Amino acid sequence: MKTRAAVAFEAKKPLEIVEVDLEGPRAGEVLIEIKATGICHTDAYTLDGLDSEGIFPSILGHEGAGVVVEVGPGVTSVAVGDHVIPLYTPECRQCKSCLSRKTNLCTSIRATQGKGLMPDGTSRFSYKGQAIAHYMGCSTFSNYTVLPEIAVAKIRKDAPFDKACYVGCGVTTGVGAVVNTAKVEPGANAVVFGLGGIGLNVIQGLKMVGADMIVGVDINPDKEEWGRRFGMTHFVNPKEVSDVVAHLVELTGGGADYTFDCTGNTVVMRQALEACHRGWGESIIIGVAEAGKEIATRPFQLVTGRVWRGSAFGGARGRTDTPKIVDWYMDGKIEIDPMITHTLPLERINEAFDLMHAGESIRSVVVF
Ligand code: NAD
Ligand code: AHE
Ligand code: ZN
Repeated sequence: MKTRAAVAFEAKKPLEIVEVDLEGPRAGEVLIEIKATGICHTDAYTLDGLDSEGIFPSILGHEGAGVVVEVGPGVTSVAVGDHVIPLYTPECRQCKSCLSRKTNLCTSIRATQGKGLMPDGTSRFSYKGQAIAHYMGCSTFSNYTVLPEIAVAKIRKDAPFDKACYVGCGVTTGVGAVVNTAKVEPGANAVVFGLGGIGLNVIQGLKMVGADMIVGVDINPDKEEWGRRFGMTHFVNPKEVSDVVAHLVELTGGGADYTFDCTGNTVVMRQALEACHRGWGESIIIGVAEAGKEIATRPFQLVTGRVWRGSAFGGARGRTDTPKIVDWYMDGKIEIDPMITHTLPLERINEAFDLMHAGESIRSVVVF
């Protein structure tokens, strides 16, 4: 079939809206009509050529919601008409990682996914006879896409697509980092670095679990109002203090119980670790750093009890947890609507990247 898609032909170039060819689902796969997709900073990072796994040409996008329109042979867990969220972290429930119960990082199809291919080692997308790579196993910047059934979460039908799509990455990543990765307890104090589409969801997760002090840190002063809107109690602009770590340690009475990096900046990651309380403070790295960047600190920081942890997709088990997060939204436990600052047609998708780089959006969503 033909489908409209925004194709990343080259790094650092705008996406081009073209009609691509899409092969139907093979065994264990499903064809999905994407109804809406968010634009996450990770898409921008890959488009900007900063991802060591970046492949061009490819169809980016990993924060979508849509409807199953066809199923391949052997598919049992979803049916035509089901509303679904594509999962860049699948959940096969059979691999060593899934069975360990220690991680959400299902490994069953990670190798081919990282090469921009379906699990059988081929691409379903092509343009003028040339293969186009899939992205993060999702490629939600296409009106139709094919995914393995283990990489789709079935969600309730009354959830609006243009909001539910955000659960496909940003909401789950932020709220999940608090609930699943850090397991923040009521009364804890926390510092969140970077108040964008992820950081604000960390903040609303902290508020939901009853954190006491919720400090937001951002170099963009406009983010103060945004942070306070979702539960932030204190704001720090690093440009306005001489030593941000010392300032945060003093503000939190000796260091934070939990800190979260939502910037992807390795200098900030160090600050986040060092703003933790001696003896127990835990710093969760969520931000994705540019290829080649490394983190550093004095080992003494770890010897004296601070902990560095990472969180991918908020530690959420995609097929199990994502529908529950959609329920939390529908039941009013978490907010999504105010964070969707811009809704655009596919033809204007490049504006969404411009808005993100200018710090003018929280989340832009493309509706098909
Ligand atoms: P965003 O662009 O919406 O937000 C980033 C925020 O960080 C902005 O408000 C910006 O002003 C702020 N910032 C930038 N430099 C800063 C600094 N030096 N100090 C303080 N604040 C600073 O991006 P997003 O969509 O929220 O994504 C944030 C990061 O999370 C990205 O690196 C993205 O790739 C990553 N991410 C990771 C996962 C995961 O599963 N681990 C999932 C989604 C996104
Ligand atoms: N491809 C990059 C790593 C990118 C990365 O860390 N991705 C996060 C999700 S970001 C969503 O916006 C993730 O889940 N990683 C786990 C995984 O298996 O990719 C690189 O450095 O090569
Ligand atoms: Zn993302």
